[in-house]
Amino acid sequence: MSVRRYGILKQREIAGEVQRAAEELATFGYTLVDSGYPDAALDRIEASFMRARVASEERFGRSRLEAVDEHNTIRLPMLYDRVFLELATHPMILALCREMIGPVVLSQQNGVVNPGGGGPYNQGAFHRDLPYQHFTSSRPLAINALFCVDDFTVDNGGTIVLPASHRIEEFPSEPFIAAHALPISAPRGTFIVLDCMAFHSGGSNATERDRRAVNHVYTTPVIKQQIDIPLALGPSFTEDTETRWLLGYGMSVPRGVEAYIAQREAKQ
Ligand SMILES: O=C(O)CCC(=O)C(=O)O
Repeated sequence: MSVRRYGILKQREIAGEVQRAAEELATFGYTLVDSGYPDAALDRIEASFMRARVASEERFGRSRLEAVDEHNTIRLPMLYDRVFLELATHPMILALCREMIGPVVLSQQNGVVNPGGGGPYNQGAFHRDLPYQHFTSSRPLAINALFCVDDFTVDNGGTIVLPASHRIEEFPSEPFIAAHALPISAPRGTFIVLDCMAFHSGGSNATERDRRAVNHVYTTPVIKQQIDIPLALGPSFTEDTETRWLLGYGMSVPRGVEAYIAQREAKQ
């Protein structure tokens, strides 16, 4: 059943969920994708998130993390639990990134805690995920798939987006922000997928409970990773060729001209 229309000669055709999400992402700079994980899997992810937070704090020390505003972030949680590798390789998210960008590399994965009680946290300010950049591109260079560990609501500071702001170079005016900032509500298990050039911010969490998420920034391979993920995970983290490529194994910059030529020879 199609909508009534007149004077229209052309219409975009889409087939399936990936193209549905791609059309929204291209137009508005964000879309929502249901992970399809059942409740038991979501409970397992939540438990893993709590353990990874403890492990990260034990490893780096709470006061050290607090001193650099890192205490609400778990850097590279797949270091602590393979369930986060599963999240990073969610088939629908990878298909969407590849539809929009082409081949992609995981640049960063972070557990994000928006603390209960309305306190500030490092994602609670408007930003682009490619910070300091002021240009537009015909396709995304990077996509953030923010997985909701908890329900996202207005009360607990669900992510606020500025729709279509990936299409303008500068940060929108204050009146535009006041009129168009859009808080996203989504049930746990949803991926909030953002063009990394769309401005967004975590909201203020007025509830007593932390609101948790895991972000994944996938980029075209010409952008360097936030952390050298292969080095952080070690050489034998996974043998799967596609996953190794996604995580950036084999992407390191040759350490000189000799190494560059040897790399070319190895490809012959
Ligand atoms: O916590 C949020 O809602 C926002 C997360 C965020 O800004 C990000 O992952 O870049």
